[in-house]
Amino acid sequence: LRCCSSNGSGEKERTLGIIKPDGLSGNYSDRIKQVILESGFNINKEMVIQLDEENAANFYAEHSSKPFFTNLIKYMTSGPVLVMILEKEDAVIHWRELIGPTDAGKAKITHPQSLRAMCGVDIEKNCVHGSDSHQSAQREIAFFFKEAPSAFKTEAVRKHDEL
Ligand code: IDP
Repeated sequence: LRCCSSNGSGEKERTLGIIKPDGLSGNYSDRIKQVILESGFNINKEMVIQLDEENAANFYAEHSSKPFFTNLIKYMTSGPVLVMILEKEDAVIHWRELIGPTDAGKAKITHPQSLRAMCGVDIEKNCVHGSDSHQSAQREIAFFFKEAPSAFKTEAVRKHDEL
C-alpha cells in the first residue's frame, strides 16, 4: 500500500474504484454508490464484469511475489466486480480516504466511517479497491476501459460520460 499521493492541483482527476466480489454479493453497491455521489464524485463509467485468473493476475501484477497473491486472485475471481471511473478534484486521495485502510478489521476500529469498515471483513476481504496514486489510476483506468475491455466477461456496461 502506497497511500496517498495527490496531484494537489485542485483540478478534476479520475481514479478507479472497484466494488469487489464480497461487496457486490453482499448487496453493498447501492449504499457505496450513494456515499460516492454524496461525497461529490461523478461516476463517469461503470461496468459489472467477471474477472478470470489472468485478468486478476495482470491487474495485481505488483503483488505477484507476495504470499497472499494466490488467495487474492481467488478472491477477486470469486464473483463479479463493479468497476467505476470516479471523477472529482483530487479524486485519488479523496477516494482512498473514503475507503479507509486496507485491513477492514482494523478500519472498523480506527476508521469506523470508512467504506471498508462498513462492508469489509479483514485484510483480504475489504470489499472495495481504490487506485493508490495518479499514475496507478491512469494505468488501472486504461486496463479496464481503454486497452482491452473485450478481454473481460462483461455483464453490464453503463456509460455515464465519454472518456
Ligand atoms: P490496497 O487495496 O489498500 O491498496 P494493497 O496492499 O495494494 O492494498 O493490496 C491489494 C489487495 O490485496 C488488498 O486490497 C487486499 O484485498 C489484499 N491484501 C493486501 N494485503 C494482504 C495480506 O496481508 N493478506 C491478505 N490479503 C491482502
